[in-house]
Amino acid sequence: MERSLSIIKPDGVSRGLIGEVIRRLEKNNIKIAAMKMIYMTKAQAQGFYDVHKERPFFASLTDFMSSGPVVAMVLEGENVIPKYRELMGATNYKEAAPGTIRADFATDIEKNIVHGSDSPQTAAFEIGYFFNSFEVIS
Ligand code: IDP
Ligand code: MG
Repeated sequence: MERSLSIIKPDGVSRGLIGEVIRRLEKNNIKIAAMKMIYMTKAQAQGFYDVHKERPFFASLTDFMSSGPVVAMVLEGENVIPKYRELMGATNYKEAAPGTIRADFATDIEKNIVHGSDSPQTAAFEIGYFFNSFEVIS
């Protein structure tokens, strides 16, 4: 059993895609174990993306992630990390497979609608960043 942290980013929320993303999770039998809406400060976004702090896009990315509310979810299930990343599609929407969330809705390499953890280690950090143990329903 694996967990992943999913975020519907500010572009997904403001464009009315919360329902669409959740519909795709449910359609693919991905269990949602926790969910909340958060409006991150710049400092909170910087903390979340700390692994990317040396990257040239860090300032812009953390501005974007703190520009509006996001929906954070904990997903749970067998191989849910690769399964959800497959539903999301490649980081760059131009390279994302047809029918993936990013191919269908992203407008920009940065504004790509969704986040998903990339390993069990990052998932543990990311889930703990937003949720305490009582908020995750197993
Ligand atoms: P991921 O979200 O597919 O795991 P990461 O490489 O972890 O991709 O990058 C985190 C986020 O940073 C991406 O989802 C995207 O919003 C943004 N990002 C990644 N690469 C670039 C880039 O080259 N330019 C601008 N933003 C980027
Ligand atoms: Mg990543």
